[in-house]
Amino acid sequence: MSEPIFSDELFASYQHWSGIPTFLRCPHQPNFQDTDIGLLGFPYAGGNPVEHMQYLGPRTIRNRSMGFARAHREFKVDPFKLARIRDLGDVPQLHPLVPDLQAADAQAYYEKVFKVGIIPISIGGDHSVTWPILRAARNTRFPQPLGMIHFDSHTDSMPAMGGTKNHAGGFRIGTEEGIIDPKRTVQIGMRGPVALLEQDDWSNENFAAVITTESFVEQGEESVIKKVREVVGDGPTYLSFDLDAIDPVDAPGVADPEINGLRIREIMKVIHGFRGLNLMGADIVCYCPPVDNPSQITALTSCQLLHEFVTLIAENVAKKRTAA
Ligand SMILES: [Mn+2]
Repeated sequence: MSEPIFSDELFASYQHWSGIPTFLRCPHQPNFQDTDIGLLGFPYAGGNPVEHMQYLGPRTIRNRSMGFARAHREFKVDPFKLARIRDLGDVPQLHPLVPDLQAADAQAYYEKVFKVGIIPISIGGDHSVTWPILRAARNTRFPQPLGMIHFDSHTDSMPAMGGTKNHAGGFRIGTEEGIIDPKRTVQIGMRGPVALLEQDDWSNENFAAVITTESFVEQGEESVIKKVREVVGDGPTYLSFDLDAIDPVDAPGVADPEINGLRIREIMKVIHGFRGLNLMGADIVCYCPPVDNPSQITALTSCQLLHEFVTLIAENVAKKRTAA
């Protein structure tokens, strides 16, 4: 008898509505063994003074992402066969009411992640989650300032404010702390009214490139890809994605929505142009489930981005393994 085309095992793999939810239906691996790419929930939103419901992001994305345990259509690869991808669980929240203590706890946790060589992809939480991750990277495997690809409708380059250095003004703080290299940093998607014009001035003066939504649309995807690759080069680079970079049509459920944004189709084209970039980690932040629409379109958009980032990094892991 010939092999069935649609096996029981394959059939079971499509039952994404069944079982305990994990990111992309990956095995839960809280002790970090046998892992190349670690998916982490970072359910913390104390860095944003108003929209605290972002802490629900990881739980919702775990649910929705169960159906994304599939191959990458355009790249024609199955990331889950290229690398050991695991759900490491959630970042412990020992001091959720004290942002600086919480950041120190998270940093200690991520130091363990980096020390064993895992590449983390984190699901926030608000944008303050990025900095404990990157401080941990610097203290362990990446002592040199990192390249940064930052998608956002805001530059997040305000000075430290509100009594903490962990507010989402992090891209300025990250530069001042020497964690990211401003000459290897590109920001993409800025638009809308701005609290302080000086904030954008700081970005324009310090970062290699700030590609506003207007400039993105004017120059087109190919030109944006070229610019990003020029700026970050071959060195280790982090990808930080604030979902409010996307137009609210495709991502309404964010903490600080801004209209007239990039559509997910435009952003996906650019992300497909990041193949082979030396990504040492990534995050997806600012998803706020209670303000998503009933079909959870923002969760689905987040899951698609997660699948893209996982695939980009899994290809690098497989290439490295072959070269070794
Ligand atoms: Mn933002």
